[in-house]
Amino acid sequence: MKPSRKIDLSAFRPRIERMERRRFLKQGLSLGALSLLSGCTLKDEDAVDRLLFAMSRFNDRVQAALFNPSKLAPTYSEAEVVTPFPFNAYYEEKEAPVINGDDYRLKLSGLVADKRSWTLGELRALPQTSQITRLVCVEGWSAIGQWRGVPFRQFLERVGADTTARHVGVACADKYSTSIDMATALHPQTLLALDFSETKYGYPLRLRIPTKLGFKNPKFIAEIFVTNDNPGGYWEDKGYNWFSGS
Ligand SMILES: Nc1nc2c(c(=O)[nH]1)N[C@H]1C(S)=C(S)[C@@H](COP(=O)(O)O)O[C@H]1N2
Ligand SMILES: [Mo]
Repeated sequence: MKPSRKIDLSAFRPRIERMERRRFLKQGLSLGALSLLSGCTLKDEDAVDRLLFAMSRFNDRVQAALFNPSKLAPTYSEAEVVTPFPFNAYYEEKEAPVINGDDYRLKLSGLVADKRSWTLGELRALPQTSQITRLVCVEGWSAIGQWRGVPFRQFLERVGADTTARHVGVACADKYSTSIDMATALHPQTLLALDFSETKYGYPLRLRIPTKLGFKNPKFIAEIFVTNDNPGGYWEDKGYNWFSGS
């Protein structure tokens, strides 16, 4: 019997959702259109996986190319700040790490000239700015908050990071990790945040990136590294769109 060419969409739905189904639909690309484009009959799940993964990587490149390094995310007034700010992590709130600021050291590695680690006091001695922006989580909520810290571009320049490298990776104390493109790392609103309302929001150090989705805003940062390889990350490795920004 001839194998059926009809695609049972429901079987692929969880996978499509993981790969940001909405993005495909927004761009008017249905699975049917994908199969025409690719010449793939999409009858085995592996082929679909490989195709969606390739599409996602393609989207990353297109999105990175479209990223406008000077376009600012909206900012808000102090009156609009949400308290208490919603907490989110891959675990329950009560499991959030508690880090002793006194012996905290930020580690640096990869394509960085000065790999010396940083104490909180040293980080606080750098010029600080503050921002009131909206954090948007893929899980369907967003909230306006305030963060204060060192503009990440200034920090990267200060430590002699190779800003022609492609990626900045971040490893966290709770085993979370993520990575961003260099254009976003150098964006004027990307902030190495030292001040936020409570420790569970990432004490002592997090990256606040208002041009990226919440999951690309690492909390409890232990180490920052600069690299030309794409380091992926906790959610990125589970299929979330790597660029995930605007
Ligand atoms: N270290 C670490 N950072 C993390 C996460 C995490 O689980 N661990 N979750 C991410 C997700 S999915 C979101 S939406 C935001 C939530 O930040 P908030 O707790 O300040 O709201 O943190 C991001 N950074
Ligand atoms: Mo999130």
